[in-house]
Amino acid sequence: KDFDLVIRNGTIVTSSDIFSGDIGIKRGEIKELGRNLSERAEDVYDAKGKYIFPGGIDAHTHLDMPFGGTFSSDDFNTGTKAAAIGGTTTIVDFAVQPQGKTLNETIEMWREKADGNACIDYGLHLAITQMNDKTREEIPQVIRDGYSSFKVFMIYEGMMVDDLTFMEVLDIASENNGLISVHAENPFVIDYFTKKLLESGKTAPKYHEISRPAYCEGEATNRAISLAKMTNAPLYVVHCSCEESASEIKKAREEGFPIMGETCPQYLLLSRDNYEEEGFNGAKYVMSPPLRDKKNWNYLWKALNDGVLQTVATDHCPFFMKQKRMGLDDFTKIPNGAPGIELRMALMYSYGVDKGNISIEKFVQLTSTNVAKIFGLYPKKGSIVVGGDADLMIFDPEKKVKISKDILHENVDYTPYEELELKGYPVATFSRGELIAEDGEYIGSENRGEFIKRSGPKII
Ligand code: DUC
Ligand code: ZN
Ligand code: ZN
Ligand code: ZN
Repeated sequence: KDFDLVIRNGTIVTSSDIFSGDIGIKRGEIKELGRNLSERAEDVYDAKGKYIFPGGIDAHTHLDMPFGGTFSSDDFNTGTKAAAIGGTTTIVDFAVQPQGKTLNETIEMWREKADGNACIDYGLHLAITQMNDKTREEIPQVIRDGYSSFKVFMIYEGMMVDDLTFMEVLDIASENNGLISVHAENPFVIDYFTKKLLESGKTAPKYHEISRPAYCEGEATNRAISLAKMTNAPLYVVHCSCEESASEIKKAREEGFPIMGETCPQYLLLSRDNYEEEGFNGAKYVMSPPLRDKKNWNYLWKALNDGVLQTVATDHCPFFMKQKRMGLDDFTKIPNGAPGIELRMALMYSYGVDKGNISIEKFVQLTSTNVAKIFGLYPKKGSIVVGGDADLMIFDPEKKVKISKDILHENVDYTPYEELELKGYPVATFSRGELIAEDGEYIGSENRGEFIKRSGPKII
């Protein structure tokens, strides 16, 4: 037989086209796109009435991530299973360089967490926390080894770098065809407001947001972009939460600089009002950057539509409420982060495509194709093309779901999207031609995910 599997009768949607037809798959790759391929297949999956999208690529996850004396509660096994059920077939997680460790030691630590655990394919970004002769020497080597993107934190004790180090990372990584991403907030602003708040007894979760206003993100984004301009480096700004940061990207792009940006479903769908939830429940939404005023939603949708922002990732970084309670008397001790890895595709379809905020092709661009291009995975991943991996999400646009934590598989005891209504939900996920999730359950083989060496970025 020509194919191990044919997925027939679906409506195939890519970043630029919609057509109905069959997908012929052999040894995990797409071999043919056409009609009436079923007879030449060992196995047939009928996708009648369903959309077939390129599998989601989430380029911003924190699995098994040390933070504030604890660890994010999804590891590479539980987190990638939840991702798979939600239609995501590739993640790029952050390996954060511990103080005193080399980049190669950092890689070893994170590969130990991921290898033999992950159930979908994965890459790693390297978060550089210190610059020395060893780091300078390692950057070109790790890029050659497939770690082609880096992150710089402008905040967080133990992770943040100063502008000097940031510039050097930009300079060296870009010279070697690496891409630098940045978490942009100003740590001095946060310290200043935090001290004042705590001194006046303002310790509740909602003060997290008040301690780091939108200008704090806007200023840092402007500074990061300025450093990138001066070093002729491309830059990718992660998790833009507001107009103050996204407008800096817009301006730089209009000037012709290779600056790109990401937002996340939480900044499009949730707001600072969530911090008003009763008791300590506001802690569910303590993440950085924080949720903003609702008025930013429209700006961010428009930025996605206009190509100012190119991707939507999750920043998935879950903590159980018991972990969040470390900050019961002091919001600065609440571990930062929230879950989202399982719902990204469904949320972006329902609130993006179904509600008319984005086109269906734009949905594919934001959740898969653009991500693959920017992070050196394209065209193996991020599209539905002959020769590409058969990473596919089968999606029922009519399926109605009311979100509750009980239907999710993330290893955490809440979802920030509780009670939101969805129209459209993933019903099956294929990774390299293997059916790994169906109807809300992971059914793939264990630990089947493979590490992916990534090439340099395509600037879009
Ligand atoms: N922000 C979070 O909310 N969690 C982890 C890291 C980050 O930058
Ligand atoms: Zn961040
Ligand atoms: Zn993050
Ligand atoms: Zn289940």
